[in-house]
Order: sequence, then C-alpha cells, then structure tokens
Amino acid sequence: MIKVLSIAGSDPSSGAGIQADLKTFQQLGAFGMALPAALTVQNSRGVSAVEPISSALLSMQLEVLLSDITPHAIKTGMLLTKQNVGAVVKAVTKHTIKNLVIDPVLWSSSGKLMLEHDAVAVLKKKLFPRALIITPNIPEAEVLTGIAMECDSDMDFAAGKLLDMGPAYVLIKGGHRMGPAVDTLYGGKTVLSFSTPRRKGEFHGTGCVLSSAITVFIARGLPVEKAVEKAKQFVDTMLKIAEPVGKGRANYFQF
Ligand code: PXL
Repeated sequence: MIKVLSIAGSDPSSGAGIQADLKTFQQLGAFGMALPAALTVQNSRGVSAVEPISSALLSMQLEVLLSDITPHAIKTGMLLTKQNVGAVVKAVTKHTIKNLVIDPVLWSSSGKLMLEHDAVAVLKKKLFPRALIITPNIPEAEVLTGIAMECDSDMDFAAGKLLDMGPAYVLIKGGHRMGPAVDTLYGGKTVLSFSTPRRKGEFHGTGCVLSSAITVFIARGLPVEKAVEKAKQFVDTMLKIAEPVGKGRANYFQF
C-alpha cells in the first residue's frame, strides 16, 4: 500500500486544499491522509476568510499520526502561519521524512493571503532545506526570490536562488503566462520543460492537484523528472473534463 499525507488548508468547496489532495490521492491509487493546517471560508466564487489551526493542535496531529503511520511521501500546501510552518519543520525533521513535496501556497486563486508575511522567511530557511521538490508558480517564485521574472533568463536565475535555499528540485509553474502552460523543472544538472496546451477557462485547485499527483508518483518510487511529467499529464487530462460546480467562474476538476 502506498501511503501519502497532505498537510494543507481545508477548502469546503473541495476544488483545492486537502479535499482536492485526497481526491487526487484516491484517483491515483494511493492511500491518502489529510491533516488541516488552516480552515478557509470559501465557495466557487472565492475565499472570504481564513483561520489557522493552532500550532499546538497541528503538532499533536502530526505527532500522533507520524508515530503510528510512516507515509511514503508528504506534501504541504497552505500553512498560513509561521508557527504552523515551524510545527511541520519539527515533525518532518523528527520523523526524517525524505520525500517532501512543498507547494509554497502564498495566495488562493482569488487572491486571499494563505501564508502570512512573517512566515515566508521561516518557510524558506527551515522548510525548503528539507524538501525534495518545491512547486511555486511564477508570482510565488517572484516573492520568494525578489526577482521579477520577465524572461527565461530571469526564471533560470530565480530557480538558482530557490535551489540555493536547499530543495533538491524546483518546479516553476508557468501557467500564469500567456501561451501554452510550460512548467520548468530545475535540479542538479536537470533543466526540463513540460508543456501542455492552454485549456480554455478558469480553473480551481490546479496547483494542489499537481503537487498531490507529484507526491503520489514520488511515493511510488519514480524519479522526480518522471513524477513531474506524469503529474503534469494527469492535470491536463483532468483540465479537459473540468466543469463549473457552482455560481463562480472557475471550473473544478471532476474526479
Ligand atoms: O490553490 C491554492 C489553494 C490552496 N489551498 C487552499 C485553497 C486554495 C485556493 O483557493 O483554498 C485551502
């Protein structure tokens, strides 16, 4: 049995967050576990409020779970506070989690802050060094590095800065740009681009589903390059059948 864990925010509309992560895990045949680090108030129109789980409760949840079950891989998404980033750092260090996928979620698709400003430094300094791969989109990579990314050489430079923070791989997601959706993977001597057609419409939870799929493929023992390629293909397959679920504009993945 392949076991995977998501530590992220809860999205009651289930297009993103731990709910989307669990659906992805299930769809890809893994035994999924989910541990909320924050709650959101949201529907398909957007996020109206967020609140963290206390770091004491998060730590307890992590300790009780990880002292019993050893996941083959863990992903993190929305963590919201520096205390919660710290709780994750403590747990993955104590339990020597090697296959750690970090989706450094800074905002929701609708623009709500999902990582407080004073938590960004802790994420970079304490959690990134523990990561096998981090998966920022371009706006997130810009905030994390302070580099405005207007061309490919900016992206290469920013990726180098992110690798210096300690993760083995960095995947920069280019979905916010015009043209085909090109994501670029950097690590060691690797620079690989993965391109899928731009699908028409607005989508919800794409980043969550991508990082969850990467987590499953890594848990199965695939090399990171192959895990990213297969996850990207999976997302594209899901984008083709996505539908609006409520009154908002975004299409949600249909599992
Ligand atoms: O897609 C970013 C994201 C991550 N995590 C949660 C979210 C969202 C976007 O809405 O709700 C819980």
